[in-house]
Amino acid sequence: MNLWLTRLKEPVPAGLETPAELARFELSRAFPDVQVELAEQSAMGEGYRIDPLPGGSIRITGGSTGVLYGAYRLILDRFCGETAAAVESAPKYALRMIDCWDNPDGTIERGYAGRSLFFRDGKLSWDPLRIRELGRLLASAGLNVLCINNVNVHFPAQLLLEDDLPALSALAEAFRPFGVRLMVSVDFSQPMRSGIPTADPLDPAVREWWKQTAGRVWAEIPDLAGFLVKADSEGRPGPFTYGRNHADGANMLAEAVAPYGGTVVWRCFVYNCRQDWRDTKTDRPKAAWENYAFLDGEFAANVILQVKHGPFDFQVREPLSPLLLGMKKTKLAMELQLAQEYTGHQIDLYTMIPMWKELYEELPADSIMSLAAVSNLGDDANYTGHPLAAVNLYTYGLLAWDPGTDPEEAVARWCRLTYGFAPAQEKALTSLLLSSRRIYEKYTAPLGIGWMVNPHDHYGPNPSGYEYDLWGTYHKADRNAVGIDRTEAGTGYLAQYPEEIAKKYRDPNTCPDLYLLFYHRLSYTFRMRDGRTLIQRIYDDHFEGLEETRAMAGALTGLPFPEPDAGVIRERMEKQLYNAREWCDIINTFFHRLSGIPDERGRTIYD
Ligand code: GCV
Repeated sequence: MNLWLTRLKEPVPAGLETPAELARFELSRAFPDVQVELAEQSAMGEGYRIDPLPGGSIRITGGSTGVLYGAYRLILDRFCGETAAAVESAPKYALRMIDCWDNPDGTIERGYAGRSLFFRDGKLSWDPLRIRELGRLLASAGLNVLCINNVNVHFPAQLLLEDDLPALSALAEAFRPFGVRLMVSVDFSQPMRSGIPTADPLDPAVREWWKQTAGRVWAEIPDLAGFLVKADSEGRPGPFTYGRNHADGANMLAEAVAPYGGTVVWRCFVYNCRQDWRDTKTDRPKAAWENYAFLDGEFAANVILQVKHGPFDFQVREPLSPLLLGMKKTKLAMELQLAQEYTGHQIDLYTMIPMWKELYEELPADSIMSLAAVSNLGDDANYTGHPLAAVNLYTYGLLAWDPGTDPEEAVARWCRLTYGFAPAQEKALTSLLLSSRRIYEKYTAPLGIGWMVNPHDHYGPNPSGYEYDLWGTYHKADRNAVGIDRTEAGTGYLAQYPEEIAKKYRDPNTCPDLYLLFYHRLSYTFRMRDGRTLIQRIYDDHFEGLEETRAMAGALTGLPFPEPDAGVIRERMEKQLYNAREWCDIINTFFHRLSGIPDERGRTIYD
C-alpha cells in the first residue's frame, strides 16, 4: 500500500544512501525505457529543473535533494499523463514539517490511523520497509522535516536525547536518502533529570547542560533539524516557572543548537487551561497575542515561533491568528492539523485544502517562513486510517512547496494518482472531497462558534460539554442569544488585528456569516443578510449538512474504489452518516429547547 505512489510497484530497497541514488532507482523502475540523466548542482539546494532532451531522454538538474524532488515530479506528472514541457521549481519554505504526536508506548495523541510507526513498548522501534515507504511518501509530497515525538514529552521520551540517541541516529539515517530530516520534541525541564535543581533558562548550569546535550546530539545526528518545544502550555514546564519569558526560554535553546545549524521551533499555544467559567474577563483567543506579541524582535535568528492557524485550537472555523499578522520582526511558522481531532477523526470526510487557502487569503505574502502540520499518520495499512484522508497529507505537501497551489488541481491530482478513475468519476470524487469540509461544518457547530463537541475525545456533539469547564471555550447560549462579543466593545480580541482586517468583522451586519458567532453575541432573532433569522440559519445549516452527507454517501458508493479501500470507505461513511444525524438533531434540539422558536419549515426537531 503506497497511496498516491501505488504505481511504483517495487518497494524501495535497503542500502540506497543518497537522494540521488534513490532518484536513480525510482526513475529506472518507473520508466525502464526512458533515459533520465541527473545533473547535481549543489547551489540549487532543494530546487530542480526538468528538461526534455532531443531523442526522448530527459535531464533533471538540481541540488542534492533537488534531483530527488525532480524525479518524483517527473514520475507523478507522467502518471498523471502530463509530459514533455520543461519545468523548474523550488520550495517556498525551507522547513516543511510534519509533527507527529507519537508517544514512546506506541500510542498517538489525537491519532486516528493506528499506532506509532516509530515507537513501541517505550522504545524507538520500526519496520524498515514501512519507514522507507513513509520516506517515499513524504519526499514525493515535498515534505522534508519529521518531528517524531509528541510535543507533550512524557517519560521516557526524554531518553531520545539520552540512552536512545543511537536508535534515534539510526532512524535519522533511514530517512536521509529521502531528504527527510528528523526533529525532536524536547522537555524544557530535562536538565533536572541530571540533578540540576532548576530549568531556569538564565541559570548558567542549565545553559551549559543544553550546550553539552546539543553537542552530543548533533555529534550523532549532524543533520538533525532541531528541537520543537511546547512550554508553559497545558501543564508542560517552561520559563514562566522562573519568572522568565518565552524569548528567554527559546533563545537559551537557540544558543545551544546554533553551532550545529539547528533550529528551535517554539510553539505559541499558550493559554490559561484552568480558567474558571465564571470569569468573564479572560477570553482564551486573546492569549497567544498577550504572551508573544510584545516579544516581537526579541527572538534569536534560529528560533521559529510555531503558531496554530487560529486563536483557539484547530476548530472547523476560526479566523487567522492575529499573531501571524502582527509579529513582523519574528520568524513564524503556521501550524495546521492534518490529524482530524475536531474534524471527524478520519471517520468523517474532511478535505482541508479549501480551509488552508482561506487562511492564505488573509496572510500577507512572506509573513511566515515555514509550515508545520500535525501528522495524520499511523501504522494502519493505509497510513491515514481513512484512505481518503491521505489527500490532506499530499495536498499539504504541495501547499508547503508552493502556497500558490490551486486546491481543485491539487485534489484532482491526488485523485488521479491514487485511483486513476475515468474523467467523470475523477471529477465526481474531486468535487465531493472539495465540498466535504463545508458539509462537515454545516452539521457541526454553527457559524464559527466551535467547541460543541464531546469533551476530551472531541468526536460527536455535546453542546454544553465544555460550557462549565476549565478550558476557556464557552458559547454562553441562553434562551435569547448565543456567542461572545469579541469586538472592542466586548472582550477586545478584535483589537489584536490590523484595522483593515478588524473592520471586516466588527459590525455583525457586515461580518461574514461563517464568522458571525465567533465575533458576536447575537439574539436568535437577529436578521442575517440573506433575510433569515439567526436561529433559522442554524436549523437550515444543520438540516442541509445532514442531507448533503446523505447525498455524499450515495455518490461515494457509486465510485469504483478498489478493495481494501472500498470496504473501509463504506464502513466509515456509515459512521459519518450516524454522526451527522446525531450532530444535526442534538444541535437543533438544543437551540430549539432554549429558544422555543420553531423551524419555519416545520421539520422534525426532537423536544
Ligand atoms: C499535543 C489540544 C489537543 C492536545 C494537544 C494540544 C497541543 O489541546 O487536544 O491533545 O496536545 O492541543 O496542540 O499542544
